[in-house]
Formats: sequence, C-alpha cells, structure tokens
Amino acid sequence: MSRYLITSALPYVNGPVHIGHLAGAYLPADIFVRYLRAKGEDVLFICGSDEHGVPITLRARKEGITPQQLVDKYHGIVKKSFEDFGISFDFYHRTSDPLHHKTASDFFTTLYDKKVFVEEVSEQYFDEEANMFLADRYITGTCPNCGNPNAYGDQCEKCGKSLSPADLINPHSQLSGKPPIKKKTKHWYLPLDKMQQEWLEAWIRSKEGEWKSNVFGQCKSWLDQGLQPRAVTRDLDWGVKVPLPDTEGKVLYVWFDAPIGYISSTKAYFENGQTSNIKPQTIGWKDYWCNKDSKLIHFIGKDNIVFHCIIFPAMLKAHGDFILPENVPANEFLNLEGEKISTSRNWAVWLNEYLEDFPGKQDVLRYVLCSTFPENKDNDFTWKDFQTRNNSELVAILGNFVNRTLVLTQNYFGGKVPQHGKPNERDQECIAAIQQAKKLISENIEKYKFREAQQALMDLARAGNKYLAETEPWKTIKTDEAQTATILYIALEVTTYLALLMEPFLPNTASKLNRMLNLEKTDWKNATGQILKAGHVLGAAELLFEKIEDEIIEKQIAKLNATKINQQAGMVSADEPKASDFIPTAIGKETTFDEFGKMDLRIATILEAERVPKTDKLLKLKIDLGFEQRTIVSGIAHCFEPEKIIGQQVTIIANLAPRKIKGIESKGMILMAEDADGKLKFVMPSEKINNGSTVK
Ligand code: B3M
Ligand code: ZN
Repeated sequence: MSRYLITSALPYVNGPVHIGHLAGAYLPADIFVRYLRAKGEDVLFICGSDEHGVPITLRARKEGITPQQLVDKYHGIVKKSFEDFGISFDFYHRTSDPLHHKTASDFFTTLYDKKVFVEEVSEQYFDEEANMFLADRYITGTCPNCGNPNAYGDQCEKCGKSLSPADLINPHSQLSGKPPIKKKTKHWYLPLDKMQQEWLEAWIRSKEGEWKSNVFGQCKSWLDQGLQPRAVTRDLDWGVKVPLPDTEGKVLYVWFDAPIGYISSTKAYFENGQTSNIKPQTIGWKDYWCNKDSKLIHFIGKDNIVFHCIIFPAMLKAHGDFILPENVPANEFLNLEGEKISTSRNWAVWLNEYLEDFPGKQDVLRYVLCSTFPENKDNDFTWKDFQTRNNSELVAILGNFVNRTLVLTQNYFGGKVPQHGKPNERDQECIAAIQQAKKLISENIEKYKFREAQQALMDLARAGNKYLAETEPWKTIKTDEAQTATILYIALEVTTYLALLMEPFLPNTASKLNRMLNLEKTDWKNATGQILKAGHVLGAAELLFEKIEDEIIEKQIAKLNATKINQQAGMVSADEPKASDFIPTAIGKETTFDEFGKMDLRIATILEAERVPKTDKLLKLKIDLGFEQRTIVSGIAHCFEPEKIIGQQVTIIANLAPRKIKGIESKGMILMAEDADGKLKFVMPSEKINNGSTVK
C-alpha cells in the first residue's frame, strides 16, 4: 500500500468556481483520488480557499467591501459548490485561518533563520495620495512590447509578456490614477538562481518523461531562461504579516503563503479529528508531508506550473523537513463555446448555477468535462456537445445497456441473477472485455490520461450492447432458457463491473447502480473474476440517465448570449484577446512614404447601415465625414448586425476612386483589423474625435 497526499490548487475566492477550474484542477484530482481509495490506498485529498493576494483586494475594492468580507462570502459559495458537486476533499481549509497564518509565518522564520533569503532594498512604485506601495497589479501603463496602453505591472494580457512595473511606459496608479513615485523598500528574496545551480535544475530534469510533456516543457523553458531571485514579501496590508521586527505594512507574497496552505490544511484536518478515512497506523500530518514513502501530487491548471514545479519545491527543500512533489499533472485551459473563459466578462458556466439549473445531474457534467479535459492542449466546452454526450453516450450507450440487462432479467428470471452455463466463445469474448476495461482504466488513470480511462469505461458498455445485440436473449428465451441465463448472467457481470469501474468518474451513478443491483460497493482489488452469485435478488430498475431536450440547452445558450449582448453594450469589461492563439501574416512588400502619403485617411461616423439584398457579406453604410455624408459598401455583414454599428466611429480611405458594387456607388473604404478567428474589428480612434479628422 502506498501513501498519497493529493492536492488541488487552492482557488482564489474572488468569485465562484467555473467549469474551467473544474476541468483543470478539481475533477481530475477527484477521479484520481476516488480511484486510489477504491484500490484501498492510504490517500488524503486536501484543498482550501486562497484568500490573500491582490486579486482579492482588487475585487473587494470593486464590490465596495473589505477583503475579509469578500473572502467570507466566496469561501462559503465555493466550499458548498464543491461539496454539492461531489469533489471529495478530505479537508477544505482557508488561508485566512490563524492556523494557516502561523504555519506560513513559521515557515518563513525557518528559512530566515537558515539564512536562505537574500535581503534587498530597492525602489518601488508608491502612490503618495493613497499612501501605499503599489502591488504590480495596481499599476498600469503602456506595454513596451506591443503598445497596449492597459498593461499591468506584472504582465501584458494582450501580448502575454511578463513585465515588471519598471518596464511600463507612463505608469499610473490604479488607486489614484496618478503617476506613482519611486520609494525605497526592503524585501526578502528566494535565490532561485543559486538553487538552480545547486540542485533544482538537476531535480527537474530528472522528471523528463515522468511529468506530462506540457508540464515538463514549461519548466524547461524557465530553466533555459535562467531563474531569477524572487521576492517573497510585498508591501501590502492584506496577507500573512512578515514575522520580523520593523516590517509594518509588509506581508508574505501570496504565492509564498498559498502553497503552504496545503500544509496547514493537512494540519487542520488532523486537528479537527476528521480522520475517518485515514489508515489506523497514521498518526498525523507529518506522515504525509515529511515521510519519504509518501507521494505528494499537485493537480493544477497550466498557469500555476512554475509555482508548483519550481518555487514551492525550492521552498520545501530550503526548509528541509518536507518531501518534494512526485508529480504535478497540470491541465491546459478549457474554453467555452470557442472563447476563453473569463470571470470579468462573465463568460463561464458557473458551478453553483449549473447545480441549480441541473439538479441531480452532477455526473453528466463530470462525464462531459472528463471527455473534454484539456490534458495536453486547450479544449472547448459547448452546450451542444454537452447535450450530445448525454443523449448519445450516457443515455444511449451506458444507460441503455444497463436498462436492457436489468429489465430482461426481471422479465425472464423474476429479477434474480440466473445460473450460468458453460460460456461459449462469444461469451468468453464479452467476459474478457471486462478485465480488459479494468486494466485499461487503471493504467490510464495512473498515467493521468483520464479521457482515455473514461473512454475505456464506455467501451465496456459498448461491448455489452454489442453482446446483447448479437446474442439476442429476447429470441433465445423462446428456445433455450439455459443459453439465455448465461447471456444475462454475463450481461449482469458487465453491469456489476460497470458500477465498480465508473465510481471514480460517475460516483452518483455508481451508487444508484449498486442500489439497482442490490450490492454493496464492490472491492476493486478483489474484483478479478466472477462477482455475482446465482439467486442474488436484484433491486428495482430505474433509468440511469435521462435525455436532455433542446429547450434546456437553448436556455443555457441564451444565457451566454445575454452575457455577450451586455458586453457589447459595455456593461461587462472585456478581456484582451489571447495573444497566443494568433498567428500573424507576413509583412507585405516594402512601400515608400510617398506611396503612403497619397492615401487620405479620415475619421467618420456611421449614420445608417443596412444589408445589401441577396448578399451575405455586404452592408450599405451612410457615413458622416463632418463636411459631407457619403455611401460606402463594405464587406462586413458577417461580423456585425447593421443596427448595432450605428454611431460607431471608423477610419476610412477617403480618396479611393469610387466603385459600383451591386449597383450601388461606394465612395471610399472602411479600414478593418482581422482577428485570429477571422472576425473583423473597426480601426478607430482611442477617443471620440471630430468627424473628418485626418489619420497619419
Ligand atoms: N490561487 C491561483 C489560481 O486560483 C492560486 C492557486 C494557489 S495554489 C497554492 O489559479
Ligand atoms: Zn504587450
């Protein structure tokens, strides 16, 4: 028996949890943990709310409440939705808890006493009006890389470049809106550069082939760039206080304290005495954290890789008492209907809302998400796919097989497991499929290939359906009862194994099916052969899954569309598009200043817009140049609703020779930018200016 400590990323509680979170860090971990428990391993599954950091303080400001009020609100919502969804944490803690503060504070002190840190005084941005140092996220300015005027002090979300506040052009404070001044401040740094040389690089490189390639690849690229010392303290008043004299107004960096949250959550579990799942020989949290026989595995999303594969291991090693992670099976991102999930844009399927809209359908979402886990690359969730997977897979394959088996047994054998005869070749083939599925599921889960594992489960149900279709017990019953008994016995065995094997993926359905079979949970380890005994009385058959109708799906799609409309109306802030999806076209042939100078570019406003009949792409626009109005025909109808662009300022080439398009004289051309997905966007001034203004 092995001992496992499994963690899922501590979610920032600046909002509820959405399907992207589930698909990244929670559901894969839950499947893994349920599998280990089924096998009888000693496993502890730990999580909690990440309640510090700037995302929390920013959101609290936005909602006009204190950070503590904000985390209290969302900690409750998040914790409950995990419970209702069936993520089976042994313990869910929170980092604002005093036990966590003490644990993180002691951890820092140990490193400080061991002289691990490098102390450095540097100049940092300070807002004189708000009288505070500005965290990276509180400073915005122009990105030196791409010119985005709204880049943050830690990253430009447009081009993806990581930045430091000093890189920004024209920085200004998010608090007062004023340019910040520079002021001296002291901080403590983890010397990752030194650690890279001493052991960290060799340790990470030894994981090649063992860690998922997306995870190893990211680590390798960090190492190749050369690690830099990282400050582990911040000038901020929300967080774990720096436990040193004269450090008023300084807290531990959230990424220093948050992973220590895994340790404090484990401690809290034992302090709360909720040790029912723990093997009797276990005495306390140290068995999981300090014993080299324990395996520490972090489930996270890809944006957290560096923290779990580099920084936290560096902290653990420097401390000296702890084991290092065995594996960090990070997933990539899940998109929604082809677009990046975004909390600020409200582009998400929120778990708490799903649970309200689809009561009792936890397993459907589990199934669909597992089928679309972004295991190696980003993947997409769509409501149509959700419906199809429910109706054509859960209902039509799994539900159908189980239902046919149980109903036929009811009808022919009064709901009792029949006595089987000697299996023929076809029967043997079906029996072999059972152990084959069990083997495939185990192997794939152990390799963190959950999609393939769940696929193997469905393949067993498919094999069962095929077996019934080929052996036709509804025909043999008329001629050969013994043969029919064997067929249904085998189909019932398949069903029993399905109940066992589906538990990690579909735990609620597994319980329901066990009830229908009138069986206790089957033991995974001993399930190596025949389980059912002839004469065993089955429970009442119910439907395992029900069809989801179009109107239910349309409602969800309408909900998302409403978000889009609000966004277009400027009611929700838009995120920047993701730069990494975009492949730019090559730069065109060189031109001269003279050539360019011949073009007269002007700003104009769209006054009227209507579709050109019998065309897909053309809009007839009336535009106002200030000194004149004119008509332009533009091929943009596939990207804009005519009534929505009235009043829009645009840039036009004003001196282009007129052309007749579909019989309409078009005078000029509207400049458009094309996005990665082929969608067109207007090129327009950053603020409204006079129509007729020139563009140079
Ligand atoms: N709260 C980031 C996130 O929610 C962060 C994870 C902490 S894990 C120690 O993505
Ligand atoms: Zn940029």
